[in-house]
Amino acid sequence: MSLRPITLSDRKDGNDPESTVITKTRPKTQRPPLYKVLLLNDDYTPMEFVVHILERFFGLSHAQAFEIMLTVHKKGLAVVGVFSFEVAETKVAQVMDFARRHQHPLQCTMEKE
Ligand code: TYC
Repeated sequence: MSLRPITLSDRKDGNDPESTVITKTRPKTQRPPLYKVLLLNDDYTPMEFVVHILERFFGLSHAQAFEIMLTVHKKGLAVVGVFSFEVAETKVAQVMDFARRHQHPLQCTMEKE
């Protein structure tokens, strides 16, 4: 009696019954949309208050914050950061709440990139 293992050459059709063709499907992954947070100019909010907001809520250095504040002051608005929807929404709410509590008319909005 033969105890030789069955091999590929034993099959008349030549197909290895243990082999599998693996087809990798790569479904298109969608990146979540990003949102720009914009700061708007007004005539009343003190410059130093705006600089403070940019440092406090956007983690900017004093120099970066001052530069962006000046851009808003001169051009009317500037993008202060780009975030996921939830983070942008939170930043806008923090800025608006802080400005309101200090009775400044500062406006902050978000827009899909
Ligand atoms: N224009 C303001 C002033 O002259 C300063 C200012 C800067 C206000 C940026 C708002 O988002 C702003 N005091």
